[in-house]
Amino acid sequence: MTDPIRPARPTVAITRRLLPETEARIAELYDASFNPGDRPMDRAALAAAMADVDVLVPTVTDEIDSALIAAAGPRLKLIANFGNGVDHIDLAAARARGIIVTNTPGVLTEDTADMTMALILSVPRRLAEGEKLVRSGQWDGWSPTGMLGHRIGGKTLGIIGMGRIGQAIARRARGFGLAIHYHNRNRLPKVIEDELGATYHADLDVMLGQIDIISVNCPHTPATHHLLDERRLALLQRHVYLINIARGEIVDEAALIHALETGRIAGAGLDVFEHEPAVDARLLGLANVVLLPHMGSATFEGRAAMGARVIANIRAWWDGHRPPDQVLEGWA
Ligand code: 8YV
Repeated sequence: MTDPIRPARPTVAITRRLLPETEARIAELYDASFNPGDRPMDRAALAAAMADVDVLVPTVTDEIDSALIAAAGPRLKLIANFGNGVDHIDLAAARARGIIVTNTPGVLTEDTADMTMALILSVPRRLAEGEKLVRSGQWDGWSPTGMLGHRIGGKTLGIIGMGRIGQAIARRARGFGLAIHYHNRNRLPKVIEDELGATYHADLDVMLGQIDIISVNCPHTPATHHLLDERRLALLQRHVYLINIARGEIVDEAALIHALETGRIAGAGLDVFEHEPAVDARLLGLANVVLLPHMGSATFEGRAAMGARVIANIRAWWDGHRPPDQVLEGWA
């Protein structure tokens, strides 16, 4: 029997512009409000959006803190995040209010691993510098010592965070002749370690002293905030390249800039920044860094799949089932 009080469809607020096919399907299924201008919402706009809906669909650009959650309308019962990382949502506050949080895992793994691999190649081989040289019109031809970088084959890659994305990077990196070392909260099953040829380090500090390239791939949580701080960056060898495609806040950006400026490490490839979208001016002036605008998972295919996961999560929840991508304790 239909509940006479319950509306036929949930009310859903989407904070940013999504792909047209995703928005069309959401509009078909739910009473939805969109953000056609696509400007990130400020607090007042977020509070207004959260006041009178059943479901909020935020992205990484929305800071859903405890105050916003406390002030949300009583109908808000699901935050169906469009994205994998949920460090912009206060999970404890949501849990306390009985609000379920979901994300979109799995569907951006391969794209993010591809982009990490692109940075692993670009920084040591000076791809961005070479491109700039040609565009500047200053390139005066080939020379035996021109644009020399460093070979990645035969080097050791240290992966921090060996979840789906870390493992997808390890698979690719092996194909380029890199040896794989990793640090993770939990050691992987032996069968996966064997498949990836991966060496586990329970102690991150020990791994840092043994690698040539480091890739940051863990979630940003209170436990991983500034995991790579000044002390740990000092454990790296001078020829190390650091790649971060996870979250800027995992690396102490000021300490990283100091390490780059003083030659403590050789270079960095950054897709994420500690104070996004602000990028520290000192990074812009460094030749040995490749800087990307948080585009690790930015493919049409990936965004469509993320939209489909958001829709599936809302659908399952509205039908009274546990959403497939409910974020469980352990993130925070
Ligand atoms: C997404 C990301 O594009 O999913 C994540 O955690 O960092 C990005 O790749 C973004 O978060 C979308 O909200």
